[in-house]
Amino acid sequence: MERTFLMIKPDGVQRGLIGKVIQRFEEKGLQLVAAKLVQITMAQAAAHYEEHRDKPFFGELLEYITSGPSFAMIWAGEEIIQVTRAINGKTNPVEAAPGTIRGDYALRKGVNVIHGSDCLESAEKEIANFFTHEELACFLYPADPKEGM
Ligand code: DAT
Ligand code: MG
Repeated sequence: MERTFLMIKPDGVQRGLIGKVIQRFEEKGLQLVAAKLVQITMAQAAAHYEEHRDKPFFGELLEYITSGPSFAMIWAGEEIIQVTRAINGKTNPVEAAPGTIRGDYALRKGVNVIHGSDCLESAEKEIANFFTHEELACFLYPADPKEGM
């Protein structure tokens, strides 16, 4: 099954949004594979945002993402990247549609509550940056409504 790396950023954790964010993915029918609170190190942050190292906001981004605990998660499901990025909403919270996590809970550019991998390949890299193999749960959710019919 396809999986992705999702992370509630320090602003979301600090504002007490972990439960609300998890609820959205659960209700969608996605499967939680792993989750933990993490204090991201500078090295982890730099690796995570490697693709943005030449951007003017890179320094700020690292400072923000290491400013307090984040909540790192692995979720699995069909078309997981597209589905989770749609739930997260656009990068800029001002443009993010109401009903999305960023549309409902964020306002400032760069401080946008949640991270979601942009493709399966980066998901695997990001998972390896934050989780060991032993931390991944292996079980089946009765989450697919079709299976109950
Ligand atoms: P996304 O998180 O939607 O994948 P991204 O990979 O383009 O977006 O950027 C990573 C993060 O960097 C993003 O969540 C917030 C921050 N960011 C992006 N563009 C920014 C900008 N123009 N100014 C400040 N922060 C920005
Ligand atoms: Mg990105």
